Amino acid sequence: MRLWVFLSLLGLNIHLEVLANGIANRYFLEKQRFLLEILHHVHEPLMNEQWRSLGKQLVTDKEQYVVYNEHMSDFYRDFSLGKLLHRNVYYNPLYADHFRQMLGLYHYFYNARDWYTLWQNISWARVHVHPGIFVQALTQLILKREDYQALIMPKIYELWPESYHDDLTVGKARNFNFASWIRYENISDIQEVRPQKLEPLNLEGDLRGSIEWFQAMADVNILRMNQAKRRNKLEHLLEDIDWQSYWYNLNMGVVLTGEKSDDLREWSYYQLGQILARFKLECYGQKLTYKRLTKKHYCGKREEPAKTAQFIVKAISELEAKVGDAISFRSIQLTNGSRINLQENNNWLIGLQELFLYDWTQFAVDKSMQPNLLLDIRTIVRCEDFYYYAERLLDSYRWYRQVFQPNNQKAFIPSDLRIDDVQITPLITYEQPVDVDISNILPAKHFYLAGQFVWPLTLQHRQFRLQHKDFSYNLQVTSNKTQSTIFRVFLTTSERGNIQREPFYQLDSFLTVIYPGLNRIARESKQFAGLAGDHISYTELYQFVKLAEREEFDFPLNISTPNCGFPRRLILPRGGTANPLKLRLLIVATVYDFKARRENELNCDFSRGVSRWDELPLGYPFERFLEDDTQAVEISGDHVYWKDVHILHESP
Ligand SMILES: *[C@@H]1O[C@H](CO)[C@@H](O)[C@H](O)[C@H]1NC(C)=O
Ligand SMILES: *[C@@H]1O[C@H](CO)[C@@H](O)[C@H](O)[C@H]1NC(C)=O
Ligand SMILES: *[C@@H]1O[C@H](CO)[C@@H](O)[C@H](O)[C@H]1NC(C)=O
Ligand SMILES: *[C@@H]1O[C@H](CO)[C@@H](O)[C@H](O)[C@H]1NC(C)=O
Ligand SMILES: CC(=O)N[C@H]1CO[C@H](CO)[C@@H](O)[C@@H]1O
Repeated sequence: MRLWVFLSLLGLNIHLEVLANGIANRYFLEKQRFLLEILHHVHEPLMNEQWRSLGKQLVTDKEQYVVYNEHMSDFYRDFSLGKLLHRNVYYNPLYADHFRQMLGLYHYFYNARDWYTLWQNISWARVHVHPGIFVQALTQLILKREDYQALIMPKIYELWPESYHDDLTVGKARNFNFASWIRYENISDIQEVRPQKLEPLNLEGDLRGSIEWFQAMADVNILRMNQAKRRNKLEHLLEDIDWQSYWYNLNMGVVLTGEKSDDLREWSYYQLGQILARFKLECYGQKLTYKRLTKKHYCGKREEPAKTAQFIVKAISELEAKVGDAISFRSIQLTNGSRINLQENNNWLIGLQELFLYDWTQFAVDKSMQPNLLLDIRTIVRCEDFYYYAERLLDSYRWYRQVFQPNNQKAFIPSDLRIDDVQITPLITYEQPVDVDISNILPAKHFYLAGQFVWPLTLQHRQFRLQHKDFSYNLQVTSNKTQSTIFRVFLTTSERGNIQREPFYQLDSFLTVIYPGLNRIARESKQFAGLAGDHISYTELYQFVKLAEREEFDFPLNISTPNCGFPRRLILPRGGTANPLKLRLLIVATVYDFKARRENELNCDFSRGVSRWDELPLGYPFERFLEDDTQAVEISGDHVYWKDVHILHESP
């Protein structure tokens, strides 16, 4: 028995905080390696003998759990009755019974008193529980339990590559045979990368291309497959794996967070507004309809099942009717039967709570709904109809807020301040080659040598993704007094029509002090908050952990990127090639009320709410419909500036 296992059996608490100078110690490394190994080929039965035997001993001793609640006993009952979801059935957390099992398993994980119990329980679950339930419960554990938050989960698209890559790629990877490939290398479209190299070279943490990287990857064959050409005008956004995983992570983070629900609702609708605005900017750039989306009955490359569409449209229509009633009668009937006046006190907030759900798991569907991309939170944003539904939902939300939200925001309009000018460096987008780790599709047998787990090869899918060059802008602001000010910068179309139908995507926001006279404020795109860069792949992560376990590498704990950050490279829509894409920036200054709060939502941790600059609603001033269009005081006057900008797309 390893020393630390022994120590934790004795009840000595070994926390992950036992970390010197941001470098992982061996307790951390062992946990991290276990996590990566147990998730390896998670869609297939576990072959790893070490973890199989560990999972055989069941810890049913209630003493080993901090609390033993009904979710756990329900789960245990299902297990004893042989009613756990079979691994060949499609797992859909929107089915009530599937979700209940996930919840039960999560509570087992969450309440495990020490790592050793948890370790066994995870191994047990890997063997006995549906992989979909397993991954989701484990993801929730890592997100929600503070002492395990430092552990790094592989990205969702590395765990289930099948859901993110075209069928041809998946088929070839699945049938790949290393031995015969070595013999007939030339006739295959899978090539070995020599000398070893992965794109892009610049990742957060700068590990790729370092001496340690070559050390870590020394014994790994890097194989590469090219992606088929994309055809649809929006695929470069909708099929983007980071676009999809961002939305998945955000929704996973929101689930099972009981507290701060008002904050979370506001944040969730703000994020929905952002993803919709960003989508619309892409449509605008591609000269597609964007002002009012229409239903496409189309999802990825597939037809959206009629039954799902009917179900969602019905739910949205019901919501619209309720919101319409609330607005005409200025009151709402609560679920407990009593009616409240929405204009009294803060009752409009109760109405908001009653009407606008934000936790997707509350959107339960019945079993007649067949599995499809739109009902799968991993892939939902790939469906064009998602944006159509999002728009209808947001229209109701913004309309409700326009009517009921107290109008005290004018106090935030600064006096004695004028934005005089904005200068911006060229905005350039381009296609960047990237390698995506799809090793989890390779036949599992390639990863076992005489029963021992090994990782001798990696398969990378070469894709081309949207990227932009770094840019910066300068504001010139004059003021007659010293004042702390918040600036928000939005990207929108160059259409000057009805502002309610135009997308406003918030690019940047920051706090600064303005002094009497002329102020010049410089901002770099690299500084924009809420964004995330690139992460090392599953294979590399594993090799680095092994290298660190051999004490040949100090494993830094700050190399992972925040899962709930929006992909930094996707903030600009793809530019025009012949003629640049014409857009506008809108810059809005507001008075700072000294209420800034920094929370941890970027890491999908919502336990203490979300970050904000001030008491203005997130997304201000577009969290509601502005009444008088461009004349609205929020977006006209000296504290506001409109700037024409161009985006150019550089072809290789
Ligand atoms: C592939 O074909 C080329 C040219 O026919 C040959 O030089 C090379 O050795 C072949 N490589 C392998 C791995 O068979
Ligand atoms: C991680 O920490 C190290 C040292 O503590 C620092 O040099 C490095 O810049 C940090 N990397 C990131 C990505 O924050
Ligand atoms: C219904 O709920 C509201 C708000 O929670 C509460 O104020 C009210 O007293 C409840 N009414 C009944 C009849 O329980
Ligand atoms: C500053 O005060 C002067 C004199 O009252 C006025 O003309 C000017 O417009 C003010 N500047 C700003 C930025 O408000
Ligand atoms: C290994 C282990 O602790 N397994 C427990 C995890 O949860 C299941 C579900 O009830 C229990 O049966 C196991 O005892």
